[in-house]
Amino acid sequence: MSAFDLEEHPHRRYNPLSGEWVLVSPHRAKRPWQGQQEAVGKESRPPYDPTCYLCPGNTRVNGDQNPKYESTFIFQNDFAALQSDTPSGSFTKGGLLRAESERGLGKVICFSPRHDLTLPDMEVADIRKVVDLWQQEYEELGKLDFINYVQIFENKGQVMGCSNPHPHGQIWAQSTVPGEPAKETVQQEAYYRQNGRSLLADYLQLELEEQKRMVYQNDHFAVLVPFWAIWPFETIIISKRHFQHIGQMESTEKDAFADAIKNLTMAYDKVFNVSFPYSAGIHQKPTDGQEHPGWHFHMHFYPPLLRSASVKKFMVGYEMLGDPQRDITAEASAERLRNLV
Ligand code: H2U
Ligand code: ZN
Repeated sequence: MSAFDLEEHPHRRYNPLSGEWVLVSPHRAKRPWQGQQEAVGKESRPPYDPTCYLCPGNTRVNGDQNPKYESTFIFQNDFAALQSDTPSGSFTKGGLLRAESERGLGKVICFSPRHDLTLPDMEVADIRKVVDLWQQEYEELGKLDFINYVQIFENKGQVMGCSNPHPHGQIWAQSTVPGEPAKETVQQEAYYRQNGRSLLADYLQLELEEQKRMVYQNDHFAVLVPFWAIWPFETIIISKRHFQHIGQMESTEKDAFADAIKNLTMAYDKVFNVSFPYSAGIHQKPTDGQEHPGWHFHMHFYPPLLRSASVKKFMVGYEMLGDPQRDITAEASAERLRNLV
């Protein structure tokens, strides 16, 4: 038997941010593929669509009219999953049936008045305006007494269930810290207590030494395929400076963050020559009034595509019942993305 090789042998990789594991089967990436492999060009859209509920001046489903906005525009989600006036209460039976009421709110952010653009098509200066708005919203929503976590995210592309191609994202803010950031809170705080340093700062140091999972970097941010990535082209944007939340981001960092988003999403669009779908979102310090010194600002990108513009990774079978699994290694994906930046 040969020595264990990360590029050859099945193995499990640990995600120190979540405390979970992913099964990696690099030998399977070599098996023949007989599925479709069509090249789909980018669809063309008009810069203004009179039927779009996000375009400037148009009327939304609830009858409100959008202003003739010229950069970004934010409004309360007309069908928000969470509501601010939900009465507090709980339900329990036998300790096994449990429910708790949850307060919160939802907002929709138009990134641009242009119906035909996506983040990679936008100028860095215009993406910076989106970053400014994210910062402002995190601070304002975080101050509300019933908001303890602010989740900023973007769902892009029909395969991700995105309902409208007009470039936009969402914010869901709520009383409870939801599952994913809750896991990351536990892991980062434990690491910080033990080592006196940020988990992601130490992790980034290792990635900058190894280089093989790096995709892009500028003065303030690094983009890489995490060692423990689940999705084929999953990436993470990590701030080089250890800060807890977007409210602490300085002006030069906001420019650099916009630049990192621009370069990453442009590379994504080149992978299969298609507007690359993904769900992406910022993870940061809960707004629950605690210090959380171990929290380190970052943004996850989870794209579903695997082999072509239409062949996505299925999270089925063993993955639903056991653990997530991948064939193509994080190193191979990073190399591919790095060459497209
Ligand atoms: P997606 O990002 O998943 O496409 O969702 C868009 C959101 O826009 C969705 O949550 C909201 C939907 O509730 N929306 C409005 O708030 N007003 C409308 O007129 C249509 C859609
Ligand atoms: Zn539009």
